[in-house]
Amino acid sequence: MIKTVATTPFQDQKPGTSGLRKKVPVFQQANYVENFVQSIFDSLEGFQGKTLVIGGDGRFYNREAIQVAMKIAAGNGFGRVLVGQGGILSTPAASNVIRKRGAFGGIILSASHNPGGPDGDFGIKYNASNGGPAPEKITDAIFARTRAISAYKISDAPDIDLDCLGATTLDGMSVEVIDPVEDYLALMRELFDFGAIRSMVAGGFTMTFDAMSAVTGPYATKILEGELGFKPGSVINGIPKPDFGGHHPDPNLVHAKEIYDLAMSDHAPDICAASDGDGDRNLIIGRGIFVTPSDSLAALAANAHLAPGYAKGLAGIARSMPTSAAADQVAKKKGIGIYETPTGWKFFGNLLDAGLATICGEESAGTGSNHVREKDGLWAVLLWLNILAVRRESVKAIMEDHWRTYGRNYYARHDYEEVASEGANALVQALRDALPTMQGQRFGALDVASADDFAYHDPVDGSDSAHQGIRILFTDGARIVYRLSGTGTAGATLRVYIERAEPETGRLDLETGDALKDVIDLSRSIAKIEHYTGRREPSVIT
Ligand code: VG1
Ligand code: CO
Repeated sequence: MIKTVATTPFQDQKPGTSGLRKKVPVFQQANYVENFVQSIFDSLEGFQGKTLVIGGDGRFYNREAIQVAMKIAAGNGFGRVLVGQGGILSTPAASNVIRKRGAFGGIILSASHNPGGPDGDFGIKYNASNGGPAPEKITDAIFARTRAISAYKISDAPDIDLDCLGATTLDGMSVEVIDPVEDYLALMRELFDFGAIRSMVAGGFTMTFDAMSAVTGPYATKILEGELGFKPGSVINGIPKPDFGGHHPDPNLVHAKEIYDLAMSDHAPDICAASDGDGDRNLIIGRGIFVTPSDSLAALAANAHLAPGYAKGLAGIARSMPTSAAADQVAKKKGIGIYETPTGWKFFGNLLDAGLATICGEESAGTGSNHVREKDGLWAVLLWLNILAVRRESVKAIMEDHWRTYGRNYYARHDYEEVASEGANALVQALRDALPTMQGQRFGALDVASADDFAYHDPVDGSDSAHQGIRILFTDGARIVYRLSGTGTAGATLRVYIERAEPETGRLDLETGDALKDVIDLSRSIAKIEHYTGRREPSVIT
């Protein structure tokens, strides 16, 4: 039976960079999930009788939230729900299922790279029929609705068995529990030359993939070990755990240190890789060389035509503003479009839908293409493997050749995590206030060429997004960007993005820390980071 239940609004259900993220106990409050899911549906039109995809990264509270979402979907008149077995669907796999099965949209339960468990983080986001994260217009409407909601409609039927594949019904709505990997594997087979990769592996090419006890485990095991022939054990931490084994499922040099150390050791495999909580990020480390995500985007864009799915070449490349300009150099040389968007994958959707961009990426270890509308961790790993299988060179040789062709953008991101919000906001405000007089100023040996608060005008739908990060560009091509994270759940996180470009004829073999030293020092003094946050050093450098 469908019941209408009275409720009162929560004031804090504002979606951030990628959906609503809060600590688990916040989500466990009575009606918290119900209110948000009903607010999503209240902000949409025309879904009666249509299909909704539901899945998550398997973290603590995933199963509970999925039962609620299904019952509210039934209460609101969806015709069918497709849900991943065990409640599992990686973010890119969910995007693919939405597209492939012609769904109206999807709900993804994930807090991505944030830690999980009873005291960890949880999250909910809505993806539209193109498979991509809801654009700001919709997330703004959802937030407005959460502040006014007074009732939700929910089925009181018993829970659905999420572990048993196949179809059943929930108060008149059909529910199909699907294999989370099948559709995704079929798509990867279309895009990549599995045969070429298999023969490279048969020839002795080795890999270690760290699934970080998160959602990519089943995908990576099936594809890398099952399909491509990497030896058993090539995928480590391959069983998804509700608390990610107590780790932080963020594939960066701090949290994926184990494979970094392996890649730098004398028994390093040919390539090491990792993905995050919900499977949309990727970390690539060749033998003896860490590939920064910005460089990885550029190298993938430069070589994508070597994979069957991209043999026709790229229409364009899109990158988030804080991502380095390495991809711009590739676009320039290839004579294709380059787009600079605010942080967050939702801004790539229109460019991909309109056919303006084929490959997109973010400095935060996110790369993807028009095959889905999310970033895709395993896709990036497979594209790397396909390129390696064709070129038959090491990751290191490919990157060195890349820099000699396009120049090198030395790059680092410094995160000052969980600082007090007041201080962080004051720091950003002070920078904003200083912008009008910044141009032409000299800091140390560097002159400011321009400075602004990044604003984006979407060339496809004409929408505008202001205040997306403070940029300071120097005359020698160096750049510092400051912005506050929109995915954290405690205090504020200040992200400082530091970059310096060297032309193809320049110094291409410096240590990143040495190449950036002056700019790093300036990043701290210009923004008076210690004064505003009390921190002398960042907590994480990626
Ligand atoms: C971070 C990254 C951003 C990414 C977002 C979601 O956002 O900087 O590039 O799109 O996380 O990634 P923020 O606002 O904290 O800087 V995921 O893998 O957490 O969905
Ligand atoms: Co993620």
